[in-house]
Amino acid sequence: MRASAFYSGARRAIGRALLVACLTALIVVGPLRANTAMRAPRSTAQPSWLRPTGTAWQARHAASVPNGTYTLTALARDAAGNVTTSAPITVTVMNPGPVDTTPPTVALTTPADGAAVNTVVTLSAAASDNVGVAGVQFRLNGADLGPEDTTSPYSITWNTATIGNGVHTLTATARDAAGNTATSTPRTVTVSNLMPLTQLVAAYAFDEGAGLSALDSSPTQNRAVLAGAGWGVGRSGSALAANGVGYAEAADRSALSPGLTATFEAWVFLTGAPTEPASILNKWSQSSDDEYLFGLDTSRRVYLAWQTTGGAIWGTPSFNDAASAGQVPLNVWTHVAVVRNGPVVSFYINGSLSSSVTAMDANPFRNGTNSLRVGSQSRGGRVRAFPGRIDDARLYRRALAPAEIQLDMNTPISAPGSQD
Ligand SMILES: [Ca+2]
Ligand SMILES: [Ca+2]
Ligand SMILES: [Ca+2]
Repeated sequence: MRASAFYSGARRAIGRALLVACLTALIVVGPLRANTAMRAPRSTAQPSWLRPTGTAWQARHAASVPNGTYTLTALARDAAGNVTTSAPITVTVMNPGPVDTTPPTVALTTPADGAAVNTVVTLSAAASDNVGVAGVQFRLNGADLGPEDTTSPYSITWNTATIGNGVHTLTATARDAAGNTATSTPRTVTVSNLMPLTQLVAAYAFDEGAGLSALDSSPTQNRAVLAGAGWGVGRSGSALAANGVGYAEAADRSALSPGLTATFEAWVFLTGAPTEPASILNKWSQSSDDEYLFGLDTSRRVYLAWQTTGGAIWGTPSFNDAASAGQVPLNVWTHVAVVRNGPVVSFYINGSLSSSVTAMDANPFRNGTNSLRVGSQSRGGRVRAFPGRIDDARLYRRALAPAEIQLDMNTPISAPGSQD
């Protein structure tokens, strides 16, 4: 109701009562005659407003109530005791409150800084504010992660498979109702989801245990034939016993030339120090037809010699070798792996990164015509046989993540179906 309406209505109600009304942000009414009162509606329950013999409804009364809408009426009484109540008016009290300039505080509570995460994880934050937290927004690498959480406790679930494996940064930003914000100290996490074991192009379980055939459990289905090698106790089931005298040989396949990324893996049981590089997976012939030799060097380090399409001269980055920092012990099953990822070659022993070198050129592995031999080279004037046993030999055309290497370590190759 406007001030003028209030004024006329009140005047009708109280006759000649003197009324001065003034509305600013507040309402000031008065002075009224001694026998005139103004009262607030009962519904707002503000007894202090009731002025049975009152003189004025002061600004301070408006200042004493919460912001909101109120109804006012005026009561007039004459000397004979006649009382009339005015028509009500409504007013809106809109006192400015104190301005909140204090931002919230916020910190991520889970996951831990530096944590390795996979599948679905919970992000949690602790937030507080001098007035109240209006919401917390989680962010991944600076981008909003889900909607703002407006109720405590502040948390969301995050499917880590929605982003690639690797290191990522998480933050939480808290907001108060006045618009002040604060962002937590960032935390980094390493996402390592297991990927489907795709692009496996050779997988020998050596679980036949007798005869001359070693079946390939990969989609390549490239059966190997033993030559001079036998069978022995494996890491799982039986193993190929190369024992420095034999190997298993499978035909050349285009899939066995892995391109720009590759992973070589095997369990090995080394029974003596190699006198020259000992072959685990070998497509080498001491000629321009060389492709790779995955094995152990004479210092029992994990070893890779390779040739790419970038050249055919030994000693250049396209035709070279490298070895791990760590050594493989004698007479104990040890898992060894080499990952090629572009120019970087990484060596793993028992699922842990031993060392990594930027050694390769950026060209794919050469695609030669040599057969794949497991446990020996035996061509080009070199034998390079493995002194000991080999189990679960695998070759991938892609670079496996450490978690995938560890998964392979703990997962024996399952027997394939029959092969020609
Ligand atoms: Ca605040
Ligand atoms: Ca086996
Ligand atoms: Ca080939």
